[in-house]
Amino acid sequence: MSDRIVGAEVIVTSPTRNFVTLKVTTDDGVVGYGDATLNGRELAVASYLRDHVAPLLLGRDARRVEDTWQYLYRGAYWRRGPVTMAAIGAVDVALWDIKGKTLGQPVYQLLGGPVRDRVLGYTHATGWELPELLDSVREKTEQGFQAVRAQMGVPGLDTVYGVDREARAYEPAGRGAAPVEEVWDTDAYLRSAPDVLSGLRAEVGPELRLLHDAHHRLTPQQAARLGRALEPADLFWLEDVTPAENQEALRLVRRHTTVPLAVGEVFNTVWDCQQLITEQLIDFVRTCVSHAGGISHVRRIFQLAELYQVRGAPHGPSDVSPVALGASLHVGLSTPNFAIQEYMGYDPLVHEVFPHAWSYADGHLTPGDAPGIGVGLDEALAARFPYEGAYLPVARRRDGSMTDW
Ligand code: GCO
Ligand code: MG
Repeated sequence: MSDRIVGAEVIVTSPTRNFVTLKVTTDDGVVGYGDATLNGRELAVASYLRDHVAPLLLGRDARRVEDTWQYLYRGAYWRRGPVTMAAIGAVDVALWDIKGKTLGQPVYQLLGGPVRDRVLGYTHATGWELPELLDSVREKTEQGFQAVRAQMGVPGLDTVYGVDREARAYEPAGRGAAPVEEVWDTDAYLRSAPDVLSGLRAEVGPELRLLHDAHHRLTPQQAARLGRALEPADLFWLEDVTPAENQEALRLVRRHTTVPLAVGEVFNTVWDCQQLITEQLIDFVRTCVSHAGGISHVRRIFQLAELYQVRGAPHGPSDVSPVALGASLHVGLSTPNFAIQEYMGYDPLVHEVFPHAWSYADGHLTPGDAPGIGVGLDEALAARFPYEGAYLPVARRRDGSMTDW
């Protein structure tokens, strides 16, 4: 048994939406999977892996998980960035998967063993106005969810990212060669959001954890106002109030509101959230294994966060594949300051393409006890759904200029 890597293959499949999966094989025939999906830029990561990483993996010792991470991160010279870190993350998760399978242990055992029995999950509810939103939230609580992210429409707009007028679910990427363009109006949002969310709180009672995502749309001053106005809604968190590459911006928000803040789904290294964590400008850090360098790096981020009482709460919408979700649950079960896992859910076909040991019940998720990560890939089925271009929307202000959405 030598654990030499003899295969590194990239599989792109689109069972309702695009996923990029790395499959690493050892000379003993052990197979590990990692998720390399980057919504709307999938093929860039596929090429990075196929053209630049796979040849470097062949012949390497699959047991050297940390050394391989260092080799790919430092070796590239061009550090950080979503494409690089998604590729490194996929390798890292695939190697943890192989290690678990080789040792006959679920990965959470290799990360120190469980510190909790199950991982709290939150899902999405959407409705254009309060009555539909309330119906959507109730549907989710009937499925057992104890934490729900609530997104609503904005009066005067036709569309809002994250909300669907008809359906009670929302897929962030639309098929096609170019993104759909939407119109966004921050003033109208700020006028309506506090009443809708406070109205929702009044209807659902005090216990349900309610979350809301502002999706990077606000200035620091607008974010401070919104946070203060939302205090009666008693949110579990308010997410991505500003585009947080300007980390200092959160200082102003913090000065004006005690609403818990969650940031980090677009970050890919510890450096991107260092100031947010060490200055305690956030309460939850949202980095996930597929976008932030895998299990090894997300654990490092959460360990830094633990020193500052910031908790881990990874991104987990439908563009984070079942492989990354499984990997995240191994981190969740074994990491003391892990708070909650986003679980948007998947189309039934996605569950078939990626058979998995993880499961959802009663508002919680568990990774299962299969050796490794416990998520497979039905390659024959995956091959029936080739890549189709799909893009997240973009948004313009009423004067036609581009804005964050
Ligand atoms: C969330 C999100 C997502 C992102 C999407 C982009 O789940 O909190 O903000 O829905 O918009 O993952 O690809
Ligand atoms: Mg978000």
